[in-house]
Amino acid sequence: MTGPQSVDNALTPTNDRDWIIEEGGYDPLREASRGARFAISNGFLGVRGARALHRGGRWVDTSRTLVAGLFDTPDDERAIPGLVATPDWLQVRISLQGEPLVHRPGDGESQRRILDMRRGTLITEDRLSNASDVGVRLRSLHIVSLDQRTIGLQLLQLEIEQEEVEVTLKASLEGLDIGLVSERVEPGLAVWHTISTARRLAIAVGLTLQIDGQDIPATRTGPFHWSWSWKSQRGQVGSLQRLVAITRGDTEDADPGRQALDALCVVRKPGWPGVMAAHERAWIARWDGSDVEVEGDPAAQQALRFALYHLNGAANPADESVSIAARALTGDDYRGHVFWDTEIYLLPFYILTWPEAARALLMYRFRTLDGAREKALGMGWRGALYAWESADTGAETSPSKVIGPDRKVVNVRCGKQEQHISADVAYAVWQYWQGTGDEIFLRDAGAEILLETARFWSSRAQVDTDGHCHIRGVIGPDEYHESINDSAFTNVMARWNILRALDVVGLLRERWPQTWERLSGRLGLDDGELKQWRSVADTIVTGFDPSTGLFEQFAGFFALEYIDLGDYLGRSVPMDVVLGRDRTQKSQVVKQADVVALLALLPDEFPDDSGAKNFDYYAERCGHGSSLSRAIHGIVAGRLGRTELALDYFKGTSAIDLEDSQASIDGGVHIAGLGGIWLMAVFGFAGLSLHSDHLALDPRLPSGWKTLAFSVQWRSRKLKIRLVQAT
Ligand code: IFM
Repeated sequence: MTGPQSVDNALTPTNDRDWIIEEGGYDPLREASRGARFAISNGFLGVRGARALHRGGRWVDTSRTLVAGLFDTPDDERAIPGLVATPDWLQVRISLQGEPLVHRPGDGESQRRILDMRRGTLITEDRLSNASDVGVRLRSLHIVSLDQRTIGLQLLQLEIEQEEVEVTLKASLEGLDIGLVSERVEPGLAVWHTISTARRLAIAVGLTLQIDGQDIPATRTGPFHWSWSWKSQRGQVGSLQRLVAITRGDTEDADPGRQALDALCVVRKPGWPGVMAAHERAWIARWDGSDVEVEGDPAAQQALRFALYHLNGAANPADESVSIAARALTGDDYRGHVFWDTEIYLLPFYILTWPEAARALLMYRFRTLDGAREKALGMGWRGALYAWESADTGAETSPSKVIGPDRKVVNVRCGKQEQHISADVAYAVWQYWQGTGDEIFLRDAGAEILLETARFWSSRAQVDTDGHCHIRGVIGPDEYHESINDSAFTNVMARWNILRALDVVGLLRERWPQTWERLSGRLGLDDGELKQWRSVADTIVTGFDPSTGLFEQFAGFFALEYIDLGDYLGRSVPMDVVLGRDRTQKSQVVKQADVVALLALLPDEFPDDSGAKNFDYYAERCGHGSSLSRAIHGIVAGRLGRTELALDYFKGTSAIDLEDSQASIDGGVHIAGLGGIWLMAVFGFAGLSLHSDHLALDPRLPSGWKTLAFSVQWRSRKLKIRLVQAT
């Protein structure tokens, strides 16, 4: 594939069902979830997969564009930073004989939306008519370039079915005044700034309309309004080509307007065919490095491609000031905030298929280290406590109250208590180091993260009269239980974090003594403190009982009420809604993988057959109240050789975004779940594991999978792995 030669080529989806997600018809109730599922993204721009045609009224969803890192704090009660709404650059209105054309719910099968995942392209095909049955066939294509991330392209092809019809086509930018302050507007260029964060946004637009290949001049009715009118002829084909450059400015002296104009000028020369060709080449390269192929299970193949499509579109190796939000750039839920989802569910994929992207994501944590230090200090501890919800500065952005699934106001303690995030970030740093051997990153950034997070845990854990260290008043991954003591997940991860930090001290001293001198001097780290770290690691309680082989999820968990989840099969709401918040907190019902997550991350902490025992014990108690839960169970089940059970978890996770099966996806895809799909295939079924000096495989394929093939990079070596089902 070398790029399209014609609009027709560009508008023709890849001829292979495995690469296509397609939905037909129009359902106002499903528009928002389609907006997320069919979103296109390149890690800088994300555009929801909504329809671009309107008649001027208000629609259920718009083709909203999200810009990574464009945070502002609205002037509302909660004052929590969020990604800003930006103008919609895709809007088009068409009138036939003076009558506006719109999609009508009853138009049914005449509307198709196709996500061509291989080419990172959204294609729509519609046949619409006005009240007098004057019809038009419309085909459109949207991309945000994976080659030049500031560039977006819209192609719209229209064929009027009748002759001598008065056609008017209007193209515009909509929503110019929805929360940003206008700084500069001139034909085809606008610059805005945010209200409280001093960021700027610029959009430069260039459009052409051709009828049967001839350029038609536009009438301008405003800086962002273009209009064309003509009389149709039979067989005539019109095509609108819109290129935009969207840029973000983060500093006073940055001139995003200039950057947008320059970027647009560069792509105008090769025009849309050049933009499309470069975009397709960039996607081919990503697929080459990350594709997972399954023979024998088309549904699994589609789920994997869908996951990889969104994962490859979510990251931007060129921007170290942003990370991936819980809904990536596909929707507004969680306001673009970053959680542990990135480090635990996404980083393994990037480390092993796209280390440049992994590095940029970890650099975001390095750049927000000061925010983490301030949070720790503000709560009376030392070192770095990362924000549970993080935006641009690293300050804590979790809300303190939300509306719960039962529509009641709930106090949210995660921002203060869900502290395992610091160990999760440290874990990802270490995985990156193991997978890439990137010494410069470790020396100049990763080491400081490991040391400051270890310092946090060492100040956080308190020695008690029993001579052991305890961490009290936290929330583990299972968010149904708050203010708990000695969460096994938290304490074991904290201990691991401290031990890896001590390893890194040894490494720095040995290989880069000057760096160690400088860093330890700057951090005020001496041997006395390192000794205290070791003592915390040696004495921290873990909740492991050698006599049963079980970890107690937190102190007192075993004494809580047991609830047989088998009695609640078929429920359509989470268990905390079924039981009520109070009873849930007093029960052993677990929201999401917790001890099982520990088993997935640190299997060596589970001696002998205790891994299987803990899995059985906790899987029975898990209500999967989070989209993150099943994937972790799937990895562990896969590793334990419970392959068909693992496949159930795989299917359950796949259905979340492809079938709207669990949580609503209106506010964006569940990118952690999508990362989990890759993890289940590669870490679960293929049994891949990372070690200090090698990679290992321990494959167990589901019986229906004839082969499983995937690519990974390990320490600059590119490997293609193909596993064949034993016969
Ligand atoms: O990070 C998760 C958390 O574990 C469960 N609630 C949703 C968050 C964002 O995905």
